[in-house]
Amino acid sequence: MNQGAYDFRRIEDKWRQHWLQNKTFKTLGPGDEGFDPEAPKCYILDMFPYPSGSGLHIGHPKGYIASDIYSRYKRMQGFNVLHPMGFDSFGLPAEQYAIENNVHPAIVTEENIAAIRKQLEFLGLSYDWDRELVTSREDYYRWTQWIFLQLFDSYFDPDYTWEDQAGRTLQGKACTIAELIAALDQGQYALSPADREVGGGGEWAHMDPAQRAAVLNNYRLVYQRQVTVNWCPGLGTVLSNEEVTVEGKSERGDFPVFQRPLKQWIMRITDYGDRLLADLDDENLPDGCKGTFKLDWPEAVKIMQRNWIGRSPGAEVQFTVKQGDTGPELGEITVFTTRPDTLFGATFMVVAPQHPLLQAENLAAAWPDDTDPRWKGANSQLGLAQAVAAYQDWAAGQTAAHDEQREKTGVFTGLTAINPVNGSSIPVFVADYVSMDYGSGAIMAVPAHDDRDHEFAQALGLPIIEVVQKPADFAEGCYSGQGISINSPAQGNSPFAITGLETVQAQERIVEALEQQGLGRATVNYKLRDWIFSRQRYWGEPMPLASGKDGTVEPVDIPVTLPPMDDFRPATSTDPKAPVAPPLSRAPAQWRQLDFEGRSLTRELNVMPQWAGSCWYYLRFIDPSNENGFCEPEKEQWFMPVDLYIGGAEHAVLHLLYARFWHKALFDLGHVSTPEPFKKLFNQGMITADAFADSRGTYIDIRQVEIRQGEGYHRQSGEKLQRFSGKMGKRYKNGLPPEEVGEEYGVDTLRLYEMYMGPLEASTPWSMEGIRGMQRFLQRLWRNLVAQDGTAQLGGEATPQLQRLLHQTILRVGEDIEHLRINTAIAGLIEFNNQLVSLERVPSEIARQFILLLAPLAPHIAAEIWTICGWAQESIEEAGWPRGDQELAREETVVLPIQVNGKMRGKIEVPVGIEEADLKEQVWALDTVKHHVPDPGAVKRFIVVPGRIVNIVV
Ligand code: ANZ
Repeated sequence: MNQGAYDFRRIEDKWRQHWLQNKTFKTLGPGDEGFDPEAPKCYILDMFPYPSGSGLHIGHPKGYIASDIYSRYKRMQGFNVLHPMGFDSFGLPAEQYAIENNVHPAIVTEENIAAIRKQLEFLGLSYDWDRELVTSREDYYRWTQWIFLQLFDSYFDPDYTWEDQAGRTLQGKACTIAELIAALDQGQYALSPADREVGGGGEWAHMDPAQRAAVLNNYRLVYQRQVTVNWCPGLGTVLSNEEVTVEGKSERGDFPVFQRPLKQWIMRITDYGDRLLADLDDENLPDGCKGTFKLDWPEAVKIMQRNWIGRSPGAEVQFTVKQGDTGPELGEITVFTTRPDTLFGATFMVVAPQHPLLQAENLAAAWPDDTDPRWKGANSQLGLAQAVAAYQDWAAGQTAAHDEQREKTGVFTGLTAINPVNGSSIPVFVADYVSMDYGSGAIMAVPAHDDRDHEFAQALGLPIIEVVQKPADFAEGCYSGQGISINSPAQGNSPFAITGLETVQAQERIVEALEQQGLGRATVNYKLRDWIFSRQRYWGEPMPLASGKDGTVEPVDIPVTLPPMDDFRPATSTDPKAPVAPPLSRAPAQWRQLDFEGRSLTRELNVMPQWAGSCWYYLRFIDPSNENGFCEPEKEQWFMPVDLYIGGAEHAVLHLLYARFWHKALFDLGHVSTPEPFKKLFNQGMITADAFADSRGTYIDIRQVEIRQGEGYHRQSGEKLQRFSGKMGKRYKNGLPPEEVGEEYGVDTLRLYEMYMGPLEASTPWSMEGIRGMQRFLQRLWRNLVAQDGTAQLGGEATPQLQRLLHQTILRVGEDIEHLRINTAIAGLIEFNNQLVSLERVPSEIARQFILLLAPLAPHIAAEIWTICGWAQESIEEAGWPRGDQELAREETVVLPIQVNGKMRGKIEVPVGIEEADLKEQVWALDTVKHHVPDPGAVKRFIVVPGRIVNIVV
């Protein structure tokens, strides 16, 4: 082999080792020796991976390569760059993998981390590995537990008005439970009747510890409640709504999910609904000590978050319910409606199957006359209570599909409700299209204007009354838009007189009247639910809580270490009603029981969900080995917020909303200095690839596929396969590990190719032809600068043209990288390289600048050529980003199009900065102009837009 060949394997191996051994990318922060407080900071974060058993494939590093390029570029610009990496290793994916492969998660997680770390190192990514963190290690999760306890010890005071450092007035704040207790003790705070009831009905001063605990539970940001949960017997655990697919299956493992009531730990994220919404658009977010900022996020992600939070202003209205048409009153029932203006069109009421109204003693009314149409389809042989119970049973057995299209079902409860605005009696049905988790779990049904109610009314033959004027051109059916109220009381007749009013005014009038009469009030509902935080699993952070026999819960010392258990499997079942037994209920008694101030307590046996660790990892990276706190304030203030966060769009709502919520609570409690963690968010697109399936539809690993004349054949069986394109990954077996591609083509080639496939945000298909083309580029570049004997081919003077192109390229590549248009930055380098091919030797200064531009993108080859050129007394990483000179980059001539009366008639090349008089003279000399404007005297206007266009108006 000739000495001067581009031996990428040797070169890449050399520099990979060099960077690791020299800790080239170590970041210093406040308090570290040698830290430079003058250098501006830039925190560039990747969404850290789950250490899955199959490792990374070439689709995964797309975002990591982009953030690496940006980090190297920013470092060269003189920024103090924080660019860390870690592993999100607690949670379902790791545990499922361990179960499937029959190894303990603690072992398999560490093995997988080691393997993936090797892969990341292989790609030459410039992480500060000294900051590596692993969410399942005790030195990390003890602080996850610490934050959990901060939330447990806080409550959200919605009436607290305050000002943050940027002078924003905020409504609502997390305050400590100790403050609440002090206020209650001193009688400065009165409990609501509902809270008092939880505590036994009396006043705070007379409550015993258990009663007080029950009251405080109503306030804590982490609280306990019996809820209808997504129970997944196949996984033996509860799932959040986010973890359930639209088909009602678990996202992990594809098992059916059922609704089941269970006492769970819950995080009160809904308290932050308004602030989570508002800060998406706030222009004036405080930036620690540095100023203010605004979230620079893809609009699509903001929209998804807004929809997920789903703020819904409306009203609560109270209806009196009684047994049968004439039976005794059972009390008040509250409905939530977004359309109080349609109250006069409410022809029935619907409650959710789990609604407390449906207790058997309430359903004791006699079975009415069988001919009553409300009984349509019901089995009159059953008593009322049995008919409802049968329906409840049936509904509980349904999966949790959020399927709007599902056929509407339901039964009459024998109850009636009195509409407070007109006193009319309407029947009460139970139906599963009303959810207990939203609003109050009961609705007034307005079949003329709500699609779901309309379907239900049609299915059961219930009356439909129109109360909103349809637009003239509206076709048949249910009109759910706004309009003028009709069929309601007219002016002067009643406090609820809304006929003739527009929807918004009608709503205001109704709500005002309801409030005056104590029949309802304006309220806001959120689609967002409180975050169910308990998981009946083993591989997660233990919650640092323990409870006594009386039900009181105490925070316990941290860390609470996960006890080693050989049998860590959850009790799974195919029976949705099988008892719930978390794995930790089988932990040794010494772990489960503890003495606490002389009392014997039992530890919480549920663990945290997989999202917990990723809610704050960006804070730990700032101060990863701190043993005394989760993150030193001085360092936190220095590095926060994250300046650029790159990751997949699949985290648009789940992770990003949870992390924002924790961050805001920590902000309120004074532990972090910014109300938002991530300033700029960027979603990289997916890499797709050809996939192949055999005649049974089974996916065939692409390494088993041979391509002949564009068709895929199975290497062993010779079967011709179906070819299609899909997201690269395990599912389609169409991913390749980066080492495999890197070994064959080079890591720099792989990096450049992944970035050159298209705009970073686009999804693009992998192609082997493409990667070969990129390899040829680096080979040509190498030959342009390195001679056969391995020495640098430098020399000569740069022509003005080459100088100009260099400065144009510097300016362009810098701009492009700054805006993450990495594909066009590479295009600029390719064009520049093409200009070097014809040169015998490359002028030294030109080569130097060019290699610096290449350094962030293809760092190994750049470092090697840099060394060959003899510049290594200064490391390329510290050599500084080239300065583009606008003057030198300026073209000497420009080509201006000439228009006559708005039509293109020709072009003219003139020196840049030509005087207008000279330009006019040259324009008039052109034949085409003479031809189209034979009479210069007829010219009305002669317009020159400098550098752009000449416009003649005749
Ligand atoms: C009467 C009405 C008339 C309604 C009308 C809509 C249109 P958002 O918040 O936008 O989703 N609703 C209330 N609670 C419910 C529950 N637990 N399960 C299912 N549906 C529920 O819409 C809230 C509307 O959804 C409420 O307003 C209520 O129906 C229904 F022309 O009340 B509406």
